[in-house]
Amino acid sequence: MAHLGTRRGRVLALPVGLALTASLGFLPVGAASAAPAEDVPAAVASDGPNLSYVVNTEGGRHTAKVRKAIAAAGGTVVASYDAIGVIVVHSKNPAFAETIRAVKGVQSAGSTRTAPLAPVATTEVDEASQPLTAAEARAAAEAAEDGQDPLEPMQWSLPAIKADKAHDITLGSSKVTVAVIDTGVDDTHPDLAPNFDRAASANCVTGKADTTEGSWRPAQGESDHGTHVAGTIAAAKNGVGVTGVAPGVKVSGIKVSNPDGFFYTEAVVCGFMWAADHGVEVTNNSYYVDPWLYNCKNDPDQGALVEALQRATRYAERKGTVNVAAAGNSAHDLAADEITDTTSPNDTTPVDRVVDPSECPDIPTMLPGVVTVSSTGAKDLKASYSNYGLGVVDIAAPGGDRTEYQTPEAPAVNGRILSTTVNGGYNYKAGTSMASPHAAGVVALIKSKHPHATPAMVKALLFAQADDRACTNPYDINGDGAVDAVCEGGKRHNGFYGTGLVDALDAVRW
Ligand SMILES: [Ca+2]
Ligand SMILES: [Ca+2]
Ligand SMILES: [Ca+2]
Repeated sequence: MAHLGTRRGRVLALPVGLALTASLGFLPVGAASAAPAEDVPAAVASDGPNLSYVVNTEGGRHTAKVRKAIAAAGGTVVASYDAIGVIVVHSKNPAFAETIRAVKGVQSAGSTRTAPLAPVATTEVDEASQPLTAAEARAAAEAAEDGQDPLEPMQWSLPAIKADKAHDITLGSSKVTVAVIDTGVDDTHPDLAPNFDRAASANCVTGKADTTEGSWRPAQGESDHGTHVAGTIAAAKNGVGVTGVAPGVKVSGIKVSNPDGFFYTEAVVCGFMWAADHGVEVTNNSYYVDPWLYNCKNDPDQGALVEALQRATRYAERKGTVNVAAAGNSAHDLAADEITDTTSPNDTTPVDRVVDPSECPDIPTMLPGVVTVSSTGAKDLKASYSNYGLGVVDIAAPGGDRTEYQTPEAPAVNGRILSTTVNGGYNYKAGTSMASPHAAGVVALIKSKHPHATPAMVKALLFAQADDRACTNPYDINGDGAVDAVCEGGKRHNGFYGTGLVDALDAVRW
């Protein structure tokens, strides 16, 4: 995911130019992570870069035995998720992965990163967002009808999925919590504070949950991405600012990105496990797991990351959680035989490689069970940047597009999505990052209506209620005469829109 003016940026929002948003400051775990030298057996090399690993035990068992082997191989256990047999380890032994893979009871093990656990001195400004102007805010307030929050007239995406009509029936249940697994959520925002669920919020950046008050918030200078996502799901209908898709449900923040904006496997595993164990009904995942855009199962490191994440998402689903994820902003056909990935690994030096996405999934979105959401713009067409792919995309939702590509109807003026930002403000962003929370909000409405429905039942309702969207062919979104993507499939299920556009009204009526 290239991002404006920098190679970094894995959160899936689209900046003004075209690339993706994100970019933050830096990483605090370095100091806490180094294994004390005296814990490392003399025979084990400990002079390599300090790296983080996931170790997956066979059948999710044998964790006690494997932990001993980890220590003997010069590893320090950071967290052990015994319910799924995934252990998070730090080690400076360059041969750690190779050594531990040979241990009986270990199914796979891999480094979660290619850069060491050490500070990287970069502070980048998030260039992805467009401001809400004072004139726009005034125009919106004047256009607002009774019962609408003052900025709601700028939120073209709400009527696009009939959320405005749904709100006449219900705002959703406060017994449903959607966890935003992301860059953190600023719960002090006046539009988020009323619906924020602190008990379901944490910081998972190190791979081990920290529930210290406020640990889930973005630090000063860090990305507002998660805060924006949270507002789309459940900004309060309170006479202030914007309205979320499900303004009566609860939203929480599980921070998983480090200050450089990297979403590493151990943090994301922690996020899913923590959400599952704290009664979260829905998770929203608007990112891909770093440092690989695609993770090849036949690579010993990347394969272990896929395995660990699959175990975590499956565990969450078993506990009743519906996992919703952004399809990605590379305009890639995820059902293609080959994709050229030029951005991985993104934490050191990317190398061009050709991958088969069926063997090298984008995680978590392509994991079985996870709802994969493509993005549409204000003209109801696939957004220019949105990934697609028949059999991969499950459903479509508004994530916005360049205003010149898909212009909303007045009084809305910006083709992007307006939502909450840090410091109590509002801004526009576009990306599959913004589409996923629209779908997660609809899932929360379904769960409100059907509190005892299993994740499989909720997903079946989501797909059945979605409004069919036929393929858009030829698709020339930038109008230059050249086709930009080819949609495969029929009216009711295709590569651009999956089973269709999410339907908030059916969600509260069925
Ligand atoms: Ca509001
Ligand atoms: Ca429908
Ligand atoms: Ca074109």
